[in-house]
This record gives sequence, structure tokens and C-alpha cells, in this order.
Amino acid sequence: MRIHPEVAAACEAGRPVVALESTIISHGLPRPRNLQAARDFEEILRKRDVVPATIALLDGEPHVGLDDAALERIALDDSVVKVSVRDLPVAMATGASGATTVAATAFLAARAGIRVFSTGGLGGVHRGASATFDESADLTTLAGTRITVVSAGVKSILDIPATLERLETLSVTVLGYGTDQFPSFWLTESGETLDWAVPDAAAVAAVMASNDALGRESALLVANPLPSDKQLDPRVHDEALRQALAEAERDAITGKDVSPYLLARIVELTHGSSLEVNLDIAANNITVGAEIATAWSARDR
Ligand code: PSU
Ligand code: MN
Repeated sequence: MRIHPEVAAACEAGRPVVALESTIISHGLPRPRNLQAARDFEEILRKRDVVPATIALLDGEPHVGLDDAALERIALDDSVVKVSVRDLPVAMATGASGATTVAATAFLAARAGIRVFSTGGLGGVHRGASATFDESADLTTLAGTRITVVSAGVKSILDIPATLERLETLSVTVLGYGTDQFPSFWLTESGETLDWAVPDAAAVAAVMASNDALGRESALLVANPLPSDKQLDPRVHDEALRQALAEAERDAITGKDVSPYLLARIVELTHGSSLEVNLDIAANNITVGAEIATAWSARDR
């Protein structure tokens, strides 16, 4: 694993670092906007004196912290595959290049000593999972990985109540950030209420410290909704979702292609408005990730 010197130095000194995933860049956002977004995400952190660590696999080598040429490859190179944790050993052995999912990013970030990771939306339990067994490895990986993940809940393409049930089963602590309402990514609320809400980043850092004191090797999930004046129009959302789900079924999309397919269709069906909301969400989660990493680093010393 190659840790960028800037990231290694910050981790060593206990300065704030936030990990970022790369599947959102390669498979979650359309080109060429994805490359600009990848650069913007890192800039949000740098402006707050937080070191960004975008994670990906380049020519079989896991990289924690990418330079601009690497960001460009992840964003624009067609040979970049989607890599979850189980794909890592094969991709490494065969020299493949890949963009890491939430699961693979969390796995590598934790091994590099990074404590905070911001993403857009976590994977979860797909609709119809009781028949297909399609549940993202994001959930089981977080159950055994000591990292704090900031996410705008999970997308409404998933079964949200089932995802929350699985997080409970897997003993992943879920904290609402400034709210007890679990978001559904493009929408501020999902209708699901959480047991725990925290007011700010210092409160998240306190929970991280308690989790460490207990010796638990499991993730904290910070659910961070977009303010309601920035959410996608719920009517536009509901119609696009209905149609995208119907088309995925018609086209018999399965396995790891399901999430990218639905995400791309929803961008098209909302004429790009879901994309703008998606970018706002990622920026919002990265900002909160910066606050948490900063609060954690202040507590550390
Ligand atoms: N959900 C999103 N945007 C994404 C993804 C999920 O709202 O970009 C990506 C993430 O990288 C996540 C992965 O880890 O899809 C989950 O894929 P799967 O359901 O195949 O595990
Ligand atoms: Mn899946």
C-alpha cells in the first residue's frame, strides 16, 4: 500500500486527515464533471487545513492519497473497474486499476491509520433483497472497521428501513448529525427516526473516543442530511426513482452494476438536477468530515 507522504506525515503528527472514495468519481458521477468534482472535493478539505486522502488502486497498488494525474486516471480512464474489498487481492495480483467503493476505501483508510472518511451515500440493502440477497459489502465491512463515515444516509434506490435494520444487527453505531431524522440522500428525510442525534463535531469525536475505549473495531456512521431548501424536489425525485427502478428490472440489471445503473438513469431522468444535489451532498459531507477530523485531532493531543 502506498501512502502519500503528505498523508503519512499528517497521520504521524495527529493532524486532521479525511479519506475520500473513488467509486463516486469513476462510477457515481458523469464525465467530465466527475474530474472537476474530485478536485473540488479535495479543495474543500485543503481550505480547512485538512489533508485529503482519496483512495484508489493504480496498476495493482493501493494508493492512499492521489496526485492530480492519478485523479485524472480514475475519472477518465475506461479500464478503471469498481473494486470492493473482495476484489482487492485479485486487482492487486493482476495489476489492475480500480476505484474503491465505500467498503474498500474504509478498509484501506483504516489500515493507513485514517479515522474519518466522507462519502456521498453508503451502499446498503437493495429493494427485493429478500429474494436476490443483494446487500452491499459496505455494511458488513463497516461492522469490522474502525472508522467514522459521514454519509447523507443511503439512497432511496435502496430499501432504507432494511438497511437500518442491518446496521443494527451489525452493531454499527448510527448518529444523526444535528437531527434524529435519517436522510435519504437526495431528500432531507427518509421517514426513519434514529435513536441518537449529536449536535456537532466535538460530540462525534467524544463517541469515537468511547468506541476506542471499549476496544470496538467497528465504524460510526454519521448521517448528515442536506438542508431541506437544497434537497431535490420530492415530486421530481419520486417519479425519476419509479422509472429508473422499473427500467433496471426490465433490463435485468444485477450485481455490482445495479447501483451505477440506477444512479446514471436518475441523473438523466431529472435532467441533471439530481447531479447538482449529489455534488452538494458530497461537499456537505466532506465539510462535516473536516470538522470531525479537526475535532478529533484537537482531542488527540
Ligand atoms: N451509493 C451512492 N453513490 C455511490 C455508491 C453508492 O449513492 O457512488 C457507490 C459507493 O462506492 C458504494 C458502492 O460503496 O456504490 C456500493 O456498491 P454496491 O451496492 O455494489 O456494493
Ligand atoms: Mn450489490
